[in-house]
Amino acid sequence: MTFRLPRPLQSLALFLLAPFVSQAQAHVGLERGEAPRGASYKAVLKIPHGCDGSPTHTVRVEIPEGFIGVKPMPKPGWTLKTVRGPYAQSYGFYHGPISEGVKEIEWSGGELPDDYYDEFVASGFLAKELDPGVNLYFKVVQVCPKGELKWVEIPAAGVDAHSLKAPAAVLKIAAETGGVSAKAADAGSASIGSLAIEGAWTRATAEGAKVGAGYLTIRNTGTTADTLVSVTTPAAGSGEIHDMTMTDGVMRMRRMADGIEIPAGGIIEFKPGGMHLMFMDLKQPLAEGSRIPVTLMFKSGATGTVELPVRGLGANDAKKGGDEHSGHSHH
Ligand SMILES: [Cu+2]
Repeated sequence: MTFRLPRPLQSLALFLLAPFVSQAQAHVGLERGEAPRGASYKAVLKIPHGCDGSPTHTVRVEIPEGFIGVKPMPKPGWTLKTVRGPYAQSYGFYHGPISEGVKEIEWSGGELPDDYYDEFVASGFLAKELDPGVNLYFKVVQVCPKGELKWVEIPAAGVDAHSLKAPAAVLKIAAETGGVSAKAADAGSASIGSLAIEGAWTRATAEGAKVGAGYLTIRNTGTTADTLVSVTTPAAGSGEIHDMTMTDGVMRMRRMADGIEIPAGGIIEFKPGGMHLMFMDLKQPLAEGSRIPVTLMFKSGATGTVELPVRGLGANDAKKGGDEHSGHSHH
């Protein structure tokens, strides 16, 4: 049995509680209110309450200009709908410019009681064309059996957003953080047929070093498997595909002479301590801050070049050490 206060007392209770409910909890907002341009961003919309006691059954959000390549996250029990449309301009994206995408998302048919809290998520990319310091406003409408809430107010210049009754959720755009620059997002990725190359990079090499290693992710967006069979770069005499295997407790390098298959819909990751591209007979040391073009050839005949940004000597993939090429005596 639930205890419910009579209406007038409910309002009194709300009034008494009001000072303890912060502005941020009371309004629809984003979990992360500031993020750098030229990088992916996960918009987590926080819905703190229903429409004056009534449960929320629909949440609709307008995607602001400059938040591109947006994909909503489905929610069990809610029906997902999107509206696509043209952007106001075209934006640079991983695999070339895009000029249209998801502009509006609607989750409906759920039930979020007034007493509960929930989050609605959309993932996308903050265009590198956005100016640092600008605000992106996510207009949100909550629909309930009784009434609706429109979080759509945008403060006029010089007006404090806190003075608004129903402000839109706001995201402040920051400058790129070191390393994740828009240029770095451009380099390190490529589209080769139905193969998406992402996050490619290599590490600077010491004076006199003869080998370097390259890392990247290959995603097969097609419906048939393909195999990476060869790797070449003008920076080195030859390129190979290597794997690391543990034999008798010792990590060893193994050349994958037949290449590596990427299943349809699959992802293959080349990373420190694991599979990697190996560049032999470097023509000169790989210098931090430069880029080296690497051409990948697949069994299907698909061939393309991706630029690998050269990171610092100590660069690693955050996790485990495994700097395989430093201890790499060739062959
Ligand atoms: Cu190797």
